[in-house]
Amino acid sequence: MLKRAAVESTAEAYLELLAARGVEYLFANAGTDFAPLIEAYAKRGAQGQAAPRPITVPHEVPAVAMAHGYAMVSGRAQAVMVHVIVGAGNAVGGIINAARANVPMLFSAGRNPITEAGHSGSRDRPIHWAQESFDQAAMVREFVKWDYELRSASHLETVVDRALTLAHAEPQGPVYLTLPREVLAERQEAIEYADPARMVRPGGLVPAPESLEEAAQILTAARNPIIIVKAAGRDPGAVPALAALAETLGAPVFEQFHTYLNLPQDHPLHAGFDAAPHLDAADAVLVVESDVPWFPGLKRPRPEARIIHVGVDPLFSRYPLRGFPTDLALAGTPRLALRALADEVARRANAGQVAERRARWEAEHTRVVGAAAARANATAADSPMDMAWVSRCVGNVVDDRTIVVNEYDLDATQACFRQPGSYFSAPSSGGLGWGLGAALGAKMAASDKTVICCVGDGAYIFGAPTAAHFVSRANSLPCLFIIFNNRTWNAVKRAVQSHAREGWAVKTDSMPLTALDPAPDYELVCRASGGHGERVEDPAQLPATLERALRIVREEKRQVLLNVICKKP
Ligand SMILES: Cc1ncc(C[n+]2csc(CCOP(=O)(O)OP(=O)(O)O)c2C)c(N)n1
Ligand SMILES: [Mg+2]
Repeated sequence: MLKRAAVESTAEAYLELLAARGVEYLFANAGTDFAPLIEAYAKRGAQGQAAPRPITVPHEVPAVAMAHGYAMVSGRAQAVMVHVIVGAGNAVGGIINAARANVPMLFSAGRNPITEAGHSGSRDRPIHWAQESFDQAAMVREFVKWDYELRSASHLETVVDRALTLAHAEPQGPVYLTLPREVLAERQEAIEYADPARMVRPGGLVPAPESLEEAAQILTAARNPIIIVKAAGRDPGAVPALAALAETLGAPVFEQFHTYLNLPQDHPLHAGFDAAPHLDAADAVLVVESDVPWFPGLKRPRPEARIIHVGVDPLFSRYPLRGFPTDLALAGTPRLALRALADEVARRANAGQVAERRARWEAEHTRVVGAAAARANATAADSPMDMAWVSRCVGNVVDDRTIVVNEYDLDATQACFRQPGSYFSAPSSGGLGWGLGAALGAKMAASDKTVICCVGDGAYIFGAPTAAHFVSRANSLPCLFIIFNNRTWNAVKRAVQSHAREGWAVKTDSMPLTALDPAPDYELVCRASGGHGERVEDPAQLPATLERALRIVREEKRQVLLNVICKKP
Protein backbone atom coordinates (compact mmCIF):
# COMPACT_ATOMS: atom_id res chain seq x y z
CA MET A 1 0.00 0.00 0.00
CA LEU A 2 1.29 3.45 -0.83
CA LYS A 3 1.22 5.92 2.03
CA ARG A 4 1.46 9.68 1.66
CA ALA A 5 2.48 11.90 4.54
CA ALA A 6 2.78 15.69 4.56
CA VAL A 7 6.29 16.78 5.57
CA GLU A 8 8.18 20.05 5.47
CA SER A 9 11.71 18.82 4.73
CA THR A 10 13.79 15.81 3.77
CA ALA A 11 14.86 15.59 7.41
CA GLU A 12 11.24 15.24 8.40
CA ALA A 13 10.62 12.68 5.66
CA TYR A 14 13.57 10.70 7.03
CA LEU A 15 12.01 10.65 10.52
CA GLU A 16 8.61 9.67 9.14
CA LEU A 17 10.19 6.78 7.27
CA LEU A 18 12.38 5.54 10.13
CA ALA A 19 9.32 5.43 12.39
CA ALA A 20 7.30 3.62 9.72
CA ARG A 21 10.09 1.05 9.46
CA GLY A 22 9.98 0.31 13.17
CA VAL A 23 13.10 2.20 14.26
CA GLU A 24 12.22 3.16 17.81
CA TYR A 25 15.23 5.22 18.87
CA LEU A 26 17.73 7.67 17.47
CA PHE A 27 20.78 7.75 19.74
CA ALA A 28 22.33 11.07 18.95
CA ASN A 29 25.31 13.22 19.66
CA ALA A 30 24.43 16.39 17.83
CA GLY A 31 26.29 19.16 16.04
CA THR A 32 25.50 21.91 13.56
CA ASP A 33 24.78 19.25 10.93
CA PHE A 34 21.68 18.31 12.94
CA ALA A 35 19.89 21.64 12.53
CA PRO A 36 17.29 20.47 9.96
CA LEU A 37 16.72 17.26 11.90
CA ILE A 38 16.17 19.01 15.22
CA GLU A 39 13.78 21.42 13.51
CA ALA A 40 11.89 18.44 12.07
CA TYR A 41 11.75 16.77 15.50
CA ALA A 42 10.33 19.94 17.03
CA LYS A 43 7.64 20.16 14.36
CA ARG A 44 6.65 16.51 14.67
CA GLY A 45 6.67 16.75 18.44
CA ALA A 46 4.37 19.77 18.35
CA GLN A 47 2.00 18.00 15.98
CA GLY A 48 2.12 14.61 17.70
CA GLN A 49 3.58 12.76 14.70
CA ALA A 50 5.60 9.57 14.94
CA ALA A 51 9.40 9.61 14.98
CA PRO A 52 12.11 7.48 16.55
CA ARG A 53 12.49 8.71 20.13
CA PRO A 54 15.49 11.03 20.23
CA ILE A 55 17.98 10.11 22.97
CA THR A 56 20.69 12.61 23.75
CA VAL A 57 23.88 10.71 24.53
CA PRO A 58 26.65 13.15 25.34
CA HIS A 59 29.46 10.89 24.15
CA GLU A 60 29.66 8.73 21.03
CA VAL A 61 31.07 5.68 22.85
CA PRO A 62 27.93 5.05 24.92
CA ALA A 63 25.70 6.24 22.03
CA VAL A 64 26.90 3.43 19.75
CA ALA A 65 27.02 0.98 22.65
CA MET A 66 23.38 1.76 23.51
CA ALA A 67 22.25 0.93 19.99
CA HIS A 68 24.39 -2.21 20.26
CA GLY A 69 22.81 -3.19 23.59
CA TYR A 70 19.31 -2.50 22.35
CA ALA A 71 19.79 -4.60 19.21
CA MET A 72 21.51 -7.48 21.01
CA VAL A 73 18.47 -7.85 23.26
CA SER A 74 15.67 -7.01 20.83
CA GLY A 75 17.19 -8.12 17.51
CA ARG A 76 16.19 -4.78 15.98
CA ALA A 77 18.57 -2.22 14.51
CA GLN A 78 18.27 1.29 15.87
CA ALA A 79 19.58 4.56 14.45
CA VAL A 80 22.66 6.34 15.77
CA MET A 81 23.64 9.76 14.52
CA VAL A 82 26.86 11.57 15.29
CA HIS A 83 28.44 14.82 14.24
CA VAL A 84 30.28 14.55 10.90
CA ILE A 85 33.85 13.21 10.80
CA VAL A 86 34.75 14.13 14.36
CA GLY A 87 31.78 12.34 15.89
CA ALA A 88 32.37 9.37 13.63
CA GLY A 89 35.98 9.33 14.81
CA ASN A 90 34.86 8.92 18.41
CA ALA A 91 32.38 6.22 17.40
CA VAL A 92 34.66 3.98 15.36
CA GLY A 93 35.59 1.63 18.22
CA GLY A 94 31.92 0.93 18.84
CA ILE A 95 31.32 0.29 15.15
CA ILE A 96 34.18 -2.22 15.13
CA ASN A 97 32.55 -3.94 18.12
CA ALA A 98 29.15 -4.09 16.39
CA ALA A 99 30.75 -5.43 13.21
CA ARG A 100 32.63 -8.22 14.96
CA ALA A 101 29.63 -9.06 17.15
CA ASN A 102 27.25 -9.12 14.14
CA VAL A 103 24.92 -6.59 15.67
CA PRO A 104 22.67 -4.68 13.27
CA MET A 105 22.76 -0.88 13.45
CA LEU A 106 21.93 2.11 11.27
CA PHE A 107 24.93 4.29 11.98
CA SER A 108 24.78 7.76 10.47
CA ALA A 109 26.57 11.04 10.56
CA GLY A 110 25.79 14.41 9.20
CA ARG A 111 27.90 15.45 6.28
CA ASN A 112 29.24 18.91 6.24
CA PRO A 113 27.38 21.31 3.87
CA ILE A 114 28.70 20.69 0.36
CA THR A 115 28.10 24.17 -1.05
CA GLU A 116 29.79 27.39 0.04
CA ALA A 117 26.67 29.44 -0.70
CA GLY A 118 23.36 29.35 -2.51
CA HIS A 119 21.32 26.73 -0.62
CA SER A 120 19.43 26.72 2.61
CA GLY A 121 21.95 24.76 4.64
CA SER A 122 25.05 26.13 2.84
CA ARG A 123 28.22 26.74 4.84
CA ASP A 124 28.05 29.36 7.58
CA ARG A 125 30.65 28.26 10.14
CA PRO A 126 34.44 27.84 9.98
CA ILE A 127 34.04 24.13 10.76
CA HIS A 128 32.17 23.67 7.50
CA TRP A 129 35.45 23.85 5.60
CA ALA A 130 37.67 22.07 8.10
CA GLN A 131 35.25 19.23 8.79
CA GLU A 132 34.98 18.06 5.21
CA SER A 133 36.93 14.98 4.24
CA PHE A 134 37.63 13.47 0.84
CA ASP A 135 35.86 10.25 1.68
CA GLN A 136 33.90 10.42 4.92
CA ALA A 137 32.85 6.80 4.90
CA ALA A 138 36.45 5.61 4.50
CA MET A 139 36.90 5.97 8.24
CA VAL A 140 34.49 3.13 8.95
CA ARG A 141 34.15 1.39 5.57
CA GLU A 142 36.08 -1.70 6.59
CA PHE A 143 33.68 -2.31 9.47
CA VAL A 144 30.30 -1.62 7.91
CA LYS A 145 28.42 -3.80 5.47
CA TRP A 146 27.36 -0.91 3.28
CA ASP A 147 27.76 2.83 3.16
CA TYR A 148 26.04 5.51 1.18
CA GLU A 149 25.31 9.18 1.12
CA LEU A 150 21.76 10.45 0.93
CA ARG A 151 21.86 12.60 -2.18
CA SER A 152 18.22 13.50 -2.67
CA ALA A 153 14.80 13.02 -1.15
CA SER A 154 13.75 11.15 -4.27
CA HIS A 155 15.73 8.03 -3.29
CA LEU A 156 15.14 8.30 0.47
CA GLU A 157 12.90 5.24 0.70
CA THR A 158 15.27 3.04 -1.32
CA VAL A 159 18.27 4.19 0.71
CA VAL A 160 16.63 3.72 4.12
CA ASP A 161 15.10 0.35 3.21
CA ARG A 162 18.36 -0.90 1.75
CA ALA A 163 20.28 0.26 4.83
CA LEU A 164 17.92 -1.48 7.27
CA THR A 165 17.55 -4.63 5.18
CA LEU A 166 21.29 -5.07 4.79
CA ALA A 167 21.95 -4.41 8.48
CA HIS A 168 19.46 -7.16 9.41
CA ALA A 169 20.54 -9.65 6.74
CA GLU A 170 22.99 -12.31 8.00
CA PRO A 171 25.73 -11.92 8.85
CA GLN A 172 24.23 -8.92 10.58
CA GLY A 173 26.19 -5.75 11.19
CA PRO A 174 26.27 -1.98 11.10
CA VAL A 175 25.66 0.09 7.96
CA TYR A 176 26.65 3.71 7.49
CA LEU A 177 24.61 6.52 6.01
CA THR A 178 25.86 10.06 5.64
CA LEU A 179 23.32 12.85 5.59
CA PRO A 180 24.44 16.15 4.00
CA ARG A 181 22.91 19.20 5.55
CA GLU A 182 21.59 20.71 2.31
CA VAL A 183 19.77 17.48 1.51
CA LEU A 184 18.23 17.28 4.98
CA ALA A 185 17.23 20.94 4.76
CA GLU A 186 15.52 20.68 1.35
CA ARG A 187 11.91 21.79 1.43
CA GLN A 188 9.33 19.08 0.73
CA GLU A 189 5.57 18.89 0.69
CA ALA A 190 5.09 15.21 1.17
CA ILE A 191 6.69 11.80 1.13
CA GLU A 192 5.14 8.77 -0.50
CA TYR A 193 6.34 5.33 0.53
CA ALA A 194 5.28 1.72 0.56
CA ASP A 195 3.74 0.68 3.84
CA PRO A 196 4.62 -2.03 4.75
CA ALA A 197 8.07 -1.93 3.16
CA ARG A 198 8.61 -3.80 -0.09
CA MET A 199 12.18 -4.67 0.76
CA VAL A 200 12.69 -7.36 3.37
CA ARG A 201 15.66 -9.27 4.69
CA PRO A 202 16.15 -12.84 3.50
CA GLY A 203 14.80 -15.63 5.70
CA GLY A 204 16.98 -18.16 7.54
CA LEU A 205 19.40 -20.47 5.74
CA VAL A 206 19.71 -24.23 6.13
CA PRO A 207 22.90 -26.01 4.99
CA ALA A 208 22.69 -28.35 2.01
CA PRO A 209 21.33 -31.84 2.85
CA GLU A 210 24.52 -33.58 1.72
CA SER A 211 26.62 -31.37 4.02
CA LEU A 212 24.33 -32.16 6.94
CA GLU A 213 24.60 -35.88 6.20
CA GLU A 214 28.36 -35.74 6.01
CA ALA A 215 28.57 -33.78 9.26
CA ALA A 216 26.27 -36.26 11.00
CA GLN A 217 28.40 -39.15 9.71
CA ILE A 218 31.58 -37.59 11.07
CA LEU A 219 30.01 -36.85 14.44
CA THR A 220 28.35 -40.23 14.92
CA ALA A 221 31.44 -42.15 13.77
CA ALA A 222 33.55 -40.32 16.36
CA ARG A 223 34.10 -41.90 19.75
CA ASN A 224 34.67 -38.62 21.49
CA PRO A 225 33.02 -35.67 19.72
CA ILE A 226 32.99 -32.29 21.46
CA ILE A 227 31.21 -29.01 20.73
CA ILE A 228 32.82 -25.59 21.09
CA VAL A 229 30.54 -22.57 20.90
CA LYS A 230 30.94 -18.86 21.33
CA ALA A 231 28.06 -16.84 19.93
CA ALA A 232 25.23 -19.09 18.70
CA GLY A 233 23.09 -17.59 21.47
CA ARG A 234 23.04 -14.27 19.62
CA ASP A 235 19.81 -15.84 18.41
CA PRO A 236 18.06 -17.14 21.56
CA GLY A 237 16.30 -19.68 19.32
CA ALA A 238 19.63 -21.40 18.75
CA VAL A 239 19.94 -22.34 22.44
CA PRO A 240 17.35 -25.18 22.48
CA ALA A 241 18.62 -26.34 19.08
CA LEU A 242 22.16 -26.66 20.46
CA ALA A 243 20.84 -28.49 23.52
CA ALA A 244 18.97 -30.92 21.26
CA LEU A 245 22.11 -31.62 19.24
CA ALA A 246 24.29 -32.11 22.33
CA GLU A 247 21.74 -34.51 23.82
CA THR A 248 21.29 -36.51 20.63
CA LEU A 249 25.03 -36.90 20.33
CA GLY A 250 25.87 -37.21 24.03
CA ALA A 251 28.56 -34.61 23.43
CA PRO A 252 29.79 -31.93 25.81
CA VAL A 253 29.41 -28.23 25.07
CA PHE A 254 32.23 -25.85 25.93
CA GLU A 255 31.37 -22.15 25.91
CA GLN A 256 34.80 -21.00 24.82
CA PHE A 257 35.36 -17.22 25.09
CA HIS A 258 31.58 -16.95 24.95
CA THR A 259 29.88 -13.63 24.32
CA TYR A 260 26.28 -14.90 24.68
CA LEU A 261 24.54 -17.63 26.65
CA ASN A 262 24.64 -20.62 24.31
CA LEU A 263 23.50 -23.43 26.58
CA PRO A 264 21.98 -23.11 30.07
CA GLN A 265 24.85 -23.50 32.50
CA ASP A 266 22.92 -26.08 34.51
CA HIS A 267 22.49 -28.30 31.46
CA PRO A 268 24.22 -31.59 32.34
CA LEU A 269 26.20 -31.48 29.08
CA HIS A 270 27.54 -27.98 29.79
CA ALA A 271 31.16 -28.91 30.36
CA GLY A 272 32.48 -25.50 31.29
CA PHE A 273 34.41 -22.78 29.53
CA ASP A 274 37.73 -24.34 28.65
CA ALA A 275 37.94 -27.00 25.98
CA ALA A 276 41.75 -27.00 25.84
CA PRO A 277 42.29 -29.88 28.33
CA HIS A 278 39.93 -32.03 26.23
CA LEU A 279 41.33 -31.33 22.76
CA ASP A 280 43.81 -34.23 22.86
CA ALA A 281 41.06 -36.76 23.39
CA ALA A 282 38.61 -35.31 20.85
CA ASP A 283 38.33 -37.08 17.50
CA ALA A 284 35.67 -34.74 16.13
CA VAL A 285 35.15 -31.09 17.00
CA LEU A 286 32.04 -29.15 16.10
CA VAL A 287 32.83 -25.43 16.18
CA VAL A 288 29.66 -23.34 16.37
CA GLU A 289 29.67 -19.57 15.72
CA SER A 290 33.16 -19.33 17.06
CA ASP A 291 35.82 -17.15 15.52
CA VAL A 292 38.59 -18.45 17.81
CA PRO A 293 37.89 -21.95 19.16
CA TRP A 294 41.46 -22.43 20.48
CA PHE A 295 44.90 -20.85 20.25
CA PRO A 296 46.85 -22.89 17.69
CA GLY A 297 50.17 -21.84 19.22
CA LEU A 298 49.21 -23.19 22.65
CA LYS A 299 46.88 -26.15 22.24
CA ARG A 300 45.08 -27.50 19.22
CA PRO A 301 43.15 -30.67 18.37
CA ARG A 302 45.09 -33.69 17.13
CA PRO A 303 45.83 -33.51 13.39
CA GLU A 304 43.55 -36.47 12.66
CA ALA A 305 40.56 -34.98 14.51
CA ARG A 306 37.78 -34.03 12.09
CA ILE A 307 36.70 -30.43 12.38
CA ILE A 308 33.34 -29.00 11.37
CA HIS A 309 32.43 -25.31 11.55
CA VAL A 310 28.83 -24.07 11.69
CA GLY A 311 27.69 -20.48 11.44
CA VAL A 312 26.12 -17.81 9.30
CA ASP A 313 29.61 -17.15 7.93
CA PRO A 314 31.68 -20.11 9.10
CA LEU A 315 34.77 -18.77 7.31
CA PHE A 316 34.61 -15.39 9.09
CA SER A 317 35.25 -13.87 5.73
CA ARG A 318 35.87 -10.36 7.09
CA TYR A 319 38.83 -11.55 9.19
CA PRO A 320 42.10 -11.07 7.32
CA LEU A 321 43.80 -14.14 8.82
CA ARG A 322 42.09 -17.18 10.27
CA GLY A 323 43.60 -20.59 9.61
CA PHE A 324 41.64 -23.07 11.73
CA PRO A 325 41.45 -26.45 9.98
CA THR A 326 38.06 -27.02 8.41
CA ASP A 327 37.01 -30.41 7.05
CA LEU A 328 33.47 -29.25 6.60
CA ALA A 329 31.85 -25.81 6.82
CA LEU A 330 28.10 -25.58 7.27
CA ALA A 331 26.84 -22.13 6.40
CA GLY A 332 23.45 -21.59 7.94
CA THR A 333 21.35 -19.93 10.58
CA PRO A 334 22.44 -21.75 13.77
CA ARG A 335 18.86 -22.23 15.01
CA LEU A 336 17.99 -24.10 11.79
CA ALA A 337 21.36 -25.67 11.04
CA LEU A 338 21.76 -27.18 14.52
CA ARG A 339 18.21 -28.52 14.56
CA ALA A 340 18.68 -30.08 11.11
CA LEU A 341 22.00 -31.56 12.21
CA ALA A 342 20.41 -32.97 15.38
CA ASP A 343 17.79 -34.69 13.19
CA GLU A 344 20.49 -36.23 10.99
CA VAL A 345 22.49 -37.33 14.02
CA ALA A 346 19.38 -38.88 15.61
CA ARG A 347 18.98 -41.14 12.55
CA ARG A 348 22.50 -42.52 12.96
CA ALA A 349 23.40 -42.31 16.63
CA ASN A 350 24.12 -45.46 18.61
CA ALA A 351 21.98 -45.20 21.73
CA GLY A 352 24.38 -47.18 23.91
CA GLN A 353 27.36 -45.07 22.91
CA VAL A 354 25.41 -41.84 23.45
CA ALA A 355 24.31 -42.92 26.93
CA GLU A 356 27.86 -43.90 27.89
CA ARG A 357 29.26 -40.56 26.72
CA ARG A 358 26.48 -38.63 28.36
CA ALA A 359 27.13 -40.25 31.74
CA ARG A 360 30.84 -39.45 31.41
CA TRP A 361 30.25 -35.78 30.56
CA GLU A 362 27.58 -35.33 33.20
CA ALA A 363 30.17 -36.36 35.76
CA GLU A 364 32.54 -33.79 34.26
CA HIS A 365 29.80 -31.14 34.49
CA THR A 366 29.39 -31.85 38.20
CA ARG A 367 33.14 -31.73 38.70
CA VAL A 368 33.53 -28.37 36.87
CA VAL A 369 30.65 -26.77 38.78
CA GLY A 370 32.02 -27.99 42.11
CA ALA A 371 35.55 -26.84 41.32
CA ALA A 372 34.31 -23.33 40.49
CA ALA A 373 32.40 -23.10 43.76
CA ALA A 374 35.42 -24.32 45.71
CA ARG A 375 37.63 -21.73 43.99
CA ALA A 376 35.37 -18.89 45.06
CA ASN A 377 34.65 -20.18 48.54
CA ALA A 378 38.35 -20.52 49.26
CA THR A 379 38.65 -16.75 48.81
CA ALA A 380 35.43 -15.78 50.59
CA ALA A 381 37.18 -14.03 53.45
CA ASP A 382 39.96 -12.36 51.45
CA SER A 383 40.17 -8.61 51.79
CA PRO A 384 40.61 -6.86 49.42
CA MET A 385 38.21 -9.14 47.63
CA ASP A 386 39.05 -11.79 45.09
CA MET A 387 37.23 -11.42 41.77
CA ALA A 388 36.12 -15.06 42.02
CA TRP A 389 34.26 -14.21 45.24
CA VAL A 390 32.77 -11.04 43.75
CA SER A 391 31.65 -13.03 40.70
CA ARG A 392 30.13 -15.71 42.92
CA CYS A 393 28.15 -13.13 44.91
CA VAL A 394 26.91 -11.45 41.73
CA GLY A 395 26.05 -14.86 40.26
CA ASN A 396 23.97 -15.63 43.35
CA VAL A 397 21.67 -12.62 42.80
CA VAL A 398 21.02 -13.42 39.15
CA ASP A 399 17.48 -14.74 38.65
CA ASP A 400 15.49 -15.55 35.54
CA ARG A 401 14.50 -11.89 35.12
CA THR A 402 18.06 -10.59 35.14
CA ILE A 403 20.30 -9.60 32.24
CA VAL A 404 24.02 -9.33 32.86
CA VAL A 405 26.24 -7.23 30.63
CA ASN A 406 29.88 -8.02 31.30
CA GLU A 407 32.85 -6.01 30.15
CA TYR A 408 35.78 -7.98 31.47
CA ASP A 409 35.82 -9.02 35.07
CA LEU A 410 32.75 -11.06 35.96
CA ASP A 411 33.89 -14.69 35.90
CA ALA A 412 30.89 -16.43 34.34
CA THR A 413 32.00 -19.81 35.72
CA GLN A 414 30.91 -18.48 39.12
CA ALA A 415 27.33 -17.84 38.02
CA CYS A 416 24.62 -20.07 36.60
CA PHE A 417 22.99 -18.34 33.65
CA ARG A 418 20.04 -20.33 32.41
CA GLN A 419 17.86 -18.13 30.25
CA PRO A 420 18.69 -17.51 26.58
CA GLY A 421 19.43 -13.81 26.20
CA SER A 422 20.44 -13.33 29.83
CA TYR A 423 24.21 -12.95 29.48
CA PHE A 424 26.21 -10.72 27.15
CA SER A 425 29.90 -10.10 27.24
CA ALA A 426 32.11 -7.69 25.35
CA PRO A 427 32.76 -8.47 21.70
CA SER A 428 36.16 -10.02 21.09
CA SER A 429 37.17 -6.96 19.07
CA GLY A 430 37.63 -5.51 22.56
CA GLY A 431 36.90 -1.85 21.85
CA LEU A 432 36.77 -0.81 25.49
CA GLY A 433 33.93 1.34 26.76
CA TRP A 434 31.13 -0.93 25.51
CA GLY A 435 29.69 -2.09 28.82
CA LEU A 436 27.95 0.97 30.26
CA GLY A 437 26.14 1.90 27.04
CA ALA A 438 25.32 -1.71 26.18
CA ALA A 439 23.69 -2.14 29.60
CA LEU A 440 21.60 1.01 29.14
CA GLY A 441 20.51 -0.15 25.68
CA ALA A 442 19.65 -3.58 27.09
CA LYS A 443 17.55 -1.96 29.81
CA MET A 444 15.73 0.08 27.17
CA ALA A 445 14.92 -3.06 25.19
CA ALA A 446 13.86 -5.05 28.27
CA SER A 447 12.44 -2.54 30.73
CA ASP A 448 10.82 -5.30 32.80
CA LYS A 449 14.17 -6.98 33.47
CA THR A 450 16.88 -6.11 35.96
CA VAL A 451 20.11 -5.18 34.21
CA ILE A 452 23.43 -5.68 35.99
CA CYS A 453 26.48 -4.20 34.32
CA CYS A 454 29.84 -5.61 35.41
CA VAL A 455 32.89 -3.63 34.38
CA GLY A 456 36.55 -3.41 35.19
CA ASP A 457 37.72 -0.07 36.55
CA GLY A 458 39.47 0.49 33.23
CA ALA A 459 36.40 -0.43 31.19
CA TYR A 460 34.30 1.92 33.33
CA ILE A 461 36.46 4.93 32.51
CA PHE A 462 36.46 4.05 28.79
CA GLY A 463 32.64 3.97 28.85
CA ALA A 464 32.39 7.76 29.34
CA PRO A 465 30.69 7.31 32.73
CA THR A 466 29.42 10.84 33.22
CA ALA A 467 27.60 10.53 29.89
CA ALA A 468 26.28 7.06 30.75
CA HIS A 469 24.97 8.00 34.21
CA PHE A 470 23.43 11.14 32.72
CA VAL A 471 21.55 9.03 30.15
CA SER A 472 20.43 6.58 32.81
CA ARG A 473 18.86 9.34 34.87
CA ALA A 474 17.46 11.36 31.95
CA ASN A 475 15.69 8.34 30.47
CA SER A 476 14.77 6.46 33.65
CA LEU A 477 17.01 3.49 32.92
CA PRO A 478 17.97 2.21 36.36
CA CYS A 479 20.77 -0.35 36.17
CA LEU A 480 23.10 -1.81 38.76
CA PHE A 481 26.69 -0.96 37.80
CA ILE A 482 29.39 -3.01 39.53
CA ILE A 483 33.02 -1.98 39.21
CA PHE A 484 35.55 -4.75 39.76
CA ASN A 485 38.10 -2.28 41.00
CA ASN A 486 41.65 -3.66 41.01
CA ARG A 487 43.18 -0.25 40.32
CA THR A 488 44.90 -1.79 37.34
CA TRP A 489 44.66 -2.58 33.69
CA ASN A 490 45.32 -6.18 34.58
CA ALA A 491 44.84 -7.41 31.02
CA VAL A 492 47.85 -5.33 30.00
CA LYS A 493 49.82 -6.45 33.04
CA ARG A 494 49.10 -10.11 32.31
CA ALA A 495 50.26 -9.62 28.73
CA VAL A 496 53.63 -8.38 30.00
CA GLN A 497 53.90 -11.31 32.42
CA SER A 498 53.31 -13.89 29.70
CA HIS A 499 55.47 -12.00 27.17
CA ALA A 500 58.52 -12.03 29.45
CA ARG A 501 57.94 -14.47 32.30
CA GLU A 502 61.25 -13.72 33.97
CA GLY A 503 61.86 -10.35 32.41
CA TRP A 504 62.64 -6.99 33.91
CA ALA A 505 59.05 -6.02 34.59
CA VAL A 506 58.38 -9.24 36.55
CA LYS A 507 61.75 -9.32 38.35
CA THR A 508 61.71 -5.70 39.40
CA ASP A 509 57.96 -5.74 40.07
CA SER A 510 57.60 -2.61 38.01
CA MET A 511 54.82 -2.36 35.48
CA PRO A 512 54.68 1.13 33.98
CA LEU A 513 51.54 2.03 32.04
CA THR A 514 49.27 -0.44 33.83
CA ALA A 515 48.26 1.20 37.14
CA LEU A 516 45.02 3.10 37.75
CA ASP A 517 46.15 4.52 41.09
CA PRO A 518 45.15 6.74 42.77
CA ALA A 519 41.69 5.42 42.01
CA PRO A 520 38.87 7.96 41.85
CA ASP A 521 35.88 7.53 44.17
CA TYR A 522 33.88 6.07 41.32
CA GLU A 523 30.71 5.89 43.42
CA LEU A 524 30.58 9.69 43.43
CA VAL A 525 30.30 9.78 39.63
CA CYS A 526 27.00 7.91 39.84
CA ARG A 527 25.79 10.03 42.75
CA ALA A 528 26.41 13.12 40.65
CA SER A 529 23.58 11.92 38.41
CA GLY A 530 21.13 11.20 41.21
CA GLY A 531 22.10 7.56 41.64
CA HIS A 532 23.10 5.62 44.71
CA GLY A 533 26.81 4.92 45.00
CA GLU A 534 28.74 2.83 47.50
CA ARG A 535 32.27 1.67 48.05
CA VAL A 536 32.35 -1.98 49.17
CA GLU A 537 35.39 -3.37 50.96
CA ASP A 538 34.15 -6.09 53.29
CA PRO A 539 33.70 -9.45 51.53
CA ALA A 540 31.20 -10.60 54.15
CA GLN A 541 29.00 -7.57 53.45
CA LEU A 542 28.93 -7.97 49.69
CA PRO A 543 25.89 -10.31 49.44
CA ALA A 544 23.73 -8.01 51.60
CA THR A 545 25.01 -4.94 49.77
CA LEU A 546 24.04 -6.47 46.43
CA GLU A 547 20.54 -7.27 47.71
CA ARG A 548 20.13 -3.72 48.96
CA ALA A 549 21.43 -2.30 45.70
CA LEU A 550 18.94 -4.38 43.72
CA ARG A 551 16.08 -3.16 45.90
CA ILE A 552 17.05 0.43 45.10
CA VAL A 553 17.22 -0.36 41.38
CA ARG A 554 13.93 -2.29 41.33
CA GLU A 555 11.83 -0.40 43.85
CA GLU A 556 13.17 3.15 43.83
CA LYS A 557 14.03 2.85 40.11
CA ARG A 558 17.35 4.55 40.69
CA GLN A 559 20.68 3.61 39.21
CA VAL A 560 23.24 2.20 41.63
CA LEU A 561 27.00 1.92 41.41
CA LEU A 562 28.98 -0.42 43.65
CA ASN A 563 32.68 0.29 43.69
CA VAL A 564 33.94 -3.12 44.79
CA ILE A 565 37.53 -3.02 45.97
CA CYS A 566 39.34 -6.09 44.66
CA LYS A 567 42.87 -7.42 45.04
CA LYS A 568 45.43 -5.40 43.16
CA PRO A 569 47.25 -7.91 40.96
C1 LIG B 1 39.75 1.32 23.18
C2 LIG B 1 40.72 0.39 23.80
N1 LIG B 1 41.89 0.86 24.30
C3 LIG B 1 42.77 0.02 24.88
C4 LIG B 1 42.54 -1.32 24.95
C5 LIG B 1 43.57 -2.26 25.55
N2 LIG B 1 43.08 -2.91 26.76
C6 LIG B 1 42.58 -4.14 26.76
S1 LIG B 1 42.08 -4.66 28.26
C7 LIG B 1 42.57 -3.23 28.97
C8 LIG B 1 42.45 -3.02 30.44
C9 LIG B 1 41.07 -3.20 30.98
O1 LIG B 1 41.11 -2.82 32.32
P1 LIG B 1 39.97 -3.18 33.33
O2 LIG B 1 38.66 -2.90 32.74
O3 LIG B 1 40.30 -2.52 34.61
O4 LIG B 1 40.05 -4.77 33.49
P2 LIG B 1 41.27 -5.62 34.09
O5 LIG B 1 42.26 -5.76 32.99
O6 LIG B 1 41.81 -4.92 35.27
O7 LIG B 1 40.68 -6.94 34.43
C10 LIG B 1 43.10 -2.37 28.03
C11 LIG B 1 43.62 -1.03 28.34
C12 LIG B 1 41.31 -1.76 24.39
N3 LIG B 1 40.96 -3.04 24.40
N4 LIG B 1 40.43 -0.89 23.85
MG1 LIG C 1 41.07 -3.26 36.35
